Amino acid sequence: MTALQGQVAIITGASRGIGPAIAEAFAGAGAAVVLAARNAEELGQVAGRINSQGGTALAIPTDVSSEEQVRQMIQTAVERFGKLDILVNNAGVGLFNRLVDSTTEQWDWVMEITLKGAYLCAREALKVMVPQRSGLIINIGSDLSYRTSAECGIYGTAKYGVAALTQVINQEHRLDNIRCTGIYPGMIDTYFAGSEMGDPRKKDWLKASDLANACLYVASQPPYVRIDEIRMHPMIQDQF
Ligand code: NJP
Repeated sequence: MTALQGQVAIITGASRGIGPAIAEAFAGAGAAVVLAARNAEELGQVAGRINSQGGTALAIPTDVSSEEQVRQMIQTAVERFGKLDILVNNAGVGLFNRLVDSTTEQWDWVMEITLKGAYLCAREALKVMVPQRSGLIINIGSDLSYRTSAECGIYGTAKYGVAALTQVINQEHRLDNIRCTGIYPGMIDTYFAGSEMGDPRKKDWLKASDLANACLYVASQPPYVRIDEIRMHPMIQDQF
């Protein structure tokens, strides 16, 4: 029996970057995975890959900043699989500039997806998990969830919020047998902030598979064990 046999997991931001790696790791460990992101074509390719390898994946195109779409996505997932064991709040966007040079549109864009999106998905997942009396929520934060950095003001503020959500979920739902884990990584080779995944200049950064391994470790713990947080960085990173 594999670690996540019979479990149902939703992974947001599953169209590219870290999300597909988490989905593939969970599917490989036996979970049925629900893939949520906006790009239907990329989501379909990830789902196709998992299903053709004998896994179970359902792609549900979703904008996590839309309350209605998040509600619909969780409802569809539960109708299809009958329950929800794991939510990975992975969708997120960011940009690098000084606050003085930033715009209200940039603030809204980052907050709506990175912080409000995590809140909406967690809240709607909790509505399923609380009556179930079980569940695990993994929030992909950042090292900027616990330290600030110049030119990362908007993104860092959103990620501090993600860390706060993580702690509050544990405070409010420990007695419902619901666990919440924050994963706070440093630099990862993905498409983040308009970069190219696989760029040789990022060869020594964390890989999507490193984050997938961390998520699988958290999700594989017995139900009485909660991993509160994981901090992880590539050895080349000098600020952490
Ligand atoms: O970034 P990228 P990552 N609704 O750009 C999705 C954190 N992190 O994999 O909607 C739903 O390759 C987008 O899908 P689509 C970071 O903050 C990263 O690195 O189709 N989904 C895509 O699947 C984030 O929380 C680094 O465009 C939406 C995914 O998000 C997480 O890692 C360092 C969406 C982004 O893929 C994954 O990001 C760190 C929406 N409205 C934390 N908008 C790093 N890479 O260095 C976007 O500390 N997505």
